[in-house]
Amino acid sequence: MTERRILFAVRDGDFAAWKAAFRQASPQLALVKQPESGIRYALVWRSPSELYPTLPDLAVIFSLGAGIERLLHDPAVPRTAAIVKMAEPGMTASMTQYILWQVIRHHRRFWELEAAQEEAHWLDQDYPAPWNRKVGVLGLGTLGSAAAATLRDFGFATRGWSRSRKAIDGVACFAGDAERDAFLDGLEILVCLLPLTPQTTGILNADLFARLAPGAALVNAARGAHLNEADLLSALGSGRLAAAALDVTGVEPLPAEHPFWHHPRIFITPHNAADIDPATAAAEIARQVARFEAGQQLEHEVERDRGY
Ligand code: NDP
Ligand code: OXD
Repeated sequence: MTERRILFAVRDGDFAAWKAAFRQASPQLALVKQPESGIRYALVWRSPSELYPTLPDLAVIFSLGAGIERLLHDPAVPRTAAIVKMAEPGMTASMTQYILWQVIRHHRRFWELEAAQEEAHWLDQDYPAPWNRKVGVLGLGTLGSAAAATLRDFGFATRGWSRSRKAIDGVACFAGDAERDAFLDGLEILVCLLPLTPQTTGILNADLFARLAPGAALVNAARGAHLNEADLLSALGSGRLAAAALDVTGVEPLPAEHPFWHHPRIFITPHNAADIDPATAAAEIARQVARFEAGQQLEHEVERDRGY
């Protein structure tokens, strides 16, 4: 393969670090900062719409994130270019850690112990064995399937839900709208790792909470718009839900006056559940460029009509 240029169009991205990662990943790939004629590949994240008309030969857009809804909503993004979602071991590992951490935190109700310590109270606390704890993962794609498999490995009674049917050893898999209620029924900890599409916007709402076990916990690491924030606050107020961990919120950064910040049962992280490792991501992009140049199908390509 002769040298290929990849445009780096990542807002606030560390160009030097990524350039070094690409140099290491493949001698045939050169990361460039300025749009140039003939560029066929671009690595993008929160890039301005004005970029795309300067790239008439663009063939593949590599999204620096797994969530690509912004790209689909931007009419300047050429439909002739394929969009590839980020799927790389560093991001999967960090998201899996975050989900495991939050599920264990809710399973063991560590937030009760944190509150007890504030009052120097030696709280006597019981909790069930993990196999008696029903945990469900909404979305069984790159991130959801890895999280579900890890929760299973840690002994949890794990379920997963996706659009098409999946088979993951030791995970009860449900598919499609017809099986959604059976998936939700009686779950004690619910994790959201869905893409944001018209079908999934607002999915975390009062109707869904009512199907979980009373006092269930919610972990949302997908997108803020999956959650109806007012429904969450009333579910926490009534005890329908016991607690929530939110890595994503409707407005980001979360405004200082937002009630989530000081809610005793909401744990906020600043949309950093999953970080990308430039080294493994560059290696993955190099692999995909080689596939593409060899006329093979790209992996993790967005299906525009499906919305993810
Ligand atoms: P994938 O596209 O690999 O997986 C999406 C999963 O959701 C698939 O299993 C898909 O089903 C399922 N799904 C989509 N629509 C529906 C629906 N209507 N009903 C049921 N299931 C549905 O995405 P990733 O796993 O890579 O990422 C998931 C999301 O995580 C991203 O879209 C992003 O929003 C979020 N994210 C958040 C990060 C953070 O730091 N907080 C970092 C990275 C991602 P099927 O398998 O049948 O297609
Ligand atoms: C992503 C994200 O989608 O960082 O990758 O949220």
